[in-house]
Amino acid sequence: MINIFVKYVMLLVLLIIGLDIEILNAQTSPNVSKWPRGVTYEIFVQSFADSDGDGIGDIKGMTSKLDYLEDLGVEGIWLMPMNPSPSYHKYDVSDYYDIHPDYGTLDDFKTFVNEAHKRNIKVVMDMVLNHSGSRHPWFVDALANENSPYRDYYVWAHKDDPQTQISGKIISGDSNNRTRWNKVEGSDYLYYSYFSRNMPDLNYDNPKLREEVFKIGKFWLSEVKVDGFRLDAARHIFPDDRPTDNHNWWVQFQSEMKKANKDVYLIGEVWASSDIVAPYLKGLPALFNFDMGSAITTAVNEEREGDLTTNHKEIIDYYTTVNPDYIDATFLTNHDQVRIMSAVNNTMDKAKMAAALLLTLPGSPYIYYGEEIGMQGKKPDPNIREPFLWQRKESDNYRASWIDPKYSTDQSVIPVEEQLEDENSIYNHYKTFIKLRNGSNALTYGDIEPVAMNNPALSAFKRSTEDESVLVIHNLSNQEINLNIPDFLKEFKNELYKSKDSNLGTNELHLPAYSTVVLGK
Ligand SMILES: [Ca+2]
Repeated sequence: MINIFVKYVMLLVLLIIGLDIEILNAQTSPNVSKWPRGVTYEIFVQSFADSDGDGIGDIKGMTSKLDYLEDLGVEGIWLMPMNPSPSYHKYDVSDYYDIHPDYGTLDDFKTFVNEAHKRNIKVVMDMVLNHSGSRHPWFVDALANENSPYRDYYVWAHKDDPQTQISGKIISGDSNNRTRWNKVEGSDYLYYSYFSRNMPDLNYDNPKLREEVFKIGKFWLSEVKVDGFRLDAARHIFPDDRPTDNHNWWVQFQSEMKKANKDVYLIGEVWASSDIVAPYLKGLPALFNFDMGSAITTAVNEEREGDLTTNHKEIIDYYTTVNPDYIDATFLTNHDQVRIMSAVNNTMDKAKMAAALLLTLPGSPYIYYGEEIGMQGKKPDPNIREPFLWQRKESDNYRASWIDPKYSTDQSVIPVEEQLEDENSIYNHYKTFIKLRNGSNALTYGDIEPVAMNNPALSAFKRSTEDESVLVIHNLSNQEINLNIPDFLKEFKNELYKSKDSNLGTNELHLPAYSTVVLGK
């Protein structure tokens, strides 16, 4: 009897303590961001966390690191391709319905999605639909047999067809492939590939192929419960001279996917200038803002604002006319680009400034794995996709080793375990800015109003919603700046964030080199 009573009291006490902790958390970090307007983290599975010591990152490894991502403030994960494929990067899929055995099983992935959802983290899968891999059974059959039922899943032309000569010469920003038409031994027909001969383009003029693609998408949404897709090479579904067909295809794809999940999230890779990107917003509500990534890098490197914020405002205003609900997916760099730390010549202050800009400007920021610990990397591609550093190598149980890293080694990057303890680390810099953003309606959802400061090294802007307005000032330069606060900014007097040693006086703002202040009213 006493025992039951004691247990009852203990339970009550635990409940009360639990409640208090909840309230305390709510007071210290009220999260107003709601994905997809939160921060998304891009993972190259092969390099992130290896659970079984075979040198290759895997799904179980990622699952055990979900707490790390939740703690960082991440609300969504974009996973680079995980389907079976002969290449290390897996952008040439040979089975759209399974997981590469190096990464685990379909059940492992279902567990991962479930565990992510428990932590309020959404999961977005890379979908490579422009082309299959050349080892996909469809293509293997189509190649071997001109009468194959899958022949028309791909694009063929007779060797005398003039187009096989002409379009082979065009190259663009996202492909340096010069041979678009590929010869087949013993055949008079060539097949089309935008990227490489191992990636034959799928034929979207074929309604049967389109049905196959809908089936694939619905499988992952319904069976595996992923929240959406990052759509690779979204502007190449139809040939480049048929942009309207491309735009319409994504409208149709979206409406089909909504049948499986009405809230499906679709983000497209349209690697082009904003005028080419904009029409895709009709079918793809989220698009990567490639322009902003390079604009931030340029501003940081040149230590001047230039037209960074006015340009961003122009892009937002323009896209909003096409789709008022569009998601502006901002990022510094992704898996196809020189890592931001290398792009700023390994200058820690500049990498931190790039992050501070990304996380205070409008948009839904994407962070490329390892950016938050200052990983370095330059082309070729495998070297911008090197293993994440959890601990010093000798004690790192999760470090992948499929590649010998050239840029991100124990000598050049401090593993995350040590950065957690250092309040000045780039990891804690990211975490602080993500938390600041997630807790602020103005920073998460607000519009942007550039503020002219008469100093080219200052990037200043207001971010405002109806209820909240904040003023952000970054000193991009290596010189300290003492700023006389103009009268119209004096209403911003609450310090929401300030870099070390910056100081807000009554009439003056002291900004050390590479510093940021965020002020509220
Ligand atoms: Ca492994």
